[in-house]
Amino acid sequence: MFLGREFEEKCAEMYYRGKMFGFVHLYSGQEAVSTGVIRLLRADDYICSTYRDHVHALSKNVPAREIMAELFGKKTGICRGQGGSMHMFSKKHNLLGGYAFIGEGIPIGLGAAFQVRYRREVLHDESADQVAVNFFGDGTCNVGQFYECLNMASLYKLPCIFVVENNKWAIGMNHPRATGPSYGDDDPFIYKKGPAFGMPGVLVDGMDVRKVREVAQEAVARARRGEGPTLIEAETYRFRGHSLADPDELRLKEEKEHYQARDPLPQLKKYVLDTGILSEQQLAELEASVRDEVEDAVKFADESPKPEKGQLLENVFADPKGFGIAPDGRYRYELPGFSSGTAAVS
Ligand SMILES: Cc1ncc(C[n+]2csc(CCOP(=O)(O)OP(=O)(O)O)c2C)c(N)n1
Ligand SMILES: [Mg+2]
Repeated sequence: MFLGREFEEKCAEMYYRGKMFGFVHLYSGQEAVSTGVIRLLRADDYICSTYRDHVHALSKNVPAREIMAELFGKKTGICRGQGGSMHMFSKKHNLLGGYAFIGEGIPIGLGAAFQVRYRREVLHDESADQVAVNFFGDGTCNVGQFYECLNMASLYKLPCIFVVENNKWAIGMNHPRATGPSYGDDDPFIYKKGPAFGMPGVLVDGMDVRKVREVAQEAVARARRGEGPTLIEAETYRFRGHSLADPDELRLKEEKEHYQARDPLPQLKKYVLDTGILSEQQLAELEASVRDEVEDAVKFADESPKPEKGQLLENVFADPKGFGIAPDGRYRYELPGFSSGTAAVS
């Protein structure tokens, strides 16, 4: 959790120093959700994220260096500098991507869960007991894919966990203004949609990592036992604007202060000290090592080379050989008649 917070705060600094381009959405405040769920998973379990994806990637053990280099647009980045902030992807870590279009990741995570069940039931592969976890926000629960995927996950009893990070806002749209109230309530509760699709729906304090972990443990065990999906709604809050380009003027000071007081990090710090899991000194050492890791990531990203111009069209168009190579082995932009990309790479 501390690595996630330090990493994101460093991103803000680097963004305003002009080291990163495009939109950058930070996760600060929501760390208990990523840590509470992903740190429980095995390396071969799958996760699928959104554009707020840096910390999910860190929790899934993608090295901080490779994420920072990706954010700097460098060749050493996790997607060779071609994805940027919103598109973290790592086959090695079973991180199925960050997605800029809201809801686009949900069917992808569902597909991962489907192939696990298919391998187990149809191909009789006993080792196929992985789970797939989909993360997305409250605003995304008003998108069709969410409902389609709940239905299919339930129908096929897929080992899929839907984690809604309800931070109350979808850019400048407050959750109850965009979602109708639950039956019998004045407020909309996303978790109540689970039972309507035949799966458990659980509401959890997303600012408390131990509570998130407990709920996630149950959902993961259920999925691994082949009992199907779970919908988890984690109540959380982002401490910064929607993206680093958002002046964050819509949310009330009182609301921000309310959630700031529930910051998951001091809570966990108090717990580990009170219970003697770590001493003050061990905690200080741990924090220092995390800060060093983030500084090292920035240095690595800064010193890494930019991708060559020729990489620009690689992995952009599907073709028989992959990697942007035309059937005769030449790059597409070298082919006669290809004009639209020539200016960009010349
Ligand atoms: C299909 C689609 N429609 C609209 C948008 C514009 N958009 C970007 S972020 C966002 C809000 C999403 O809010 P939420 O799901 O609560 O996630 P959060 O940003 O709070 O993490 C919207 C509508 C988009 N990216 N994709
Ligand atoms: Mg939201």
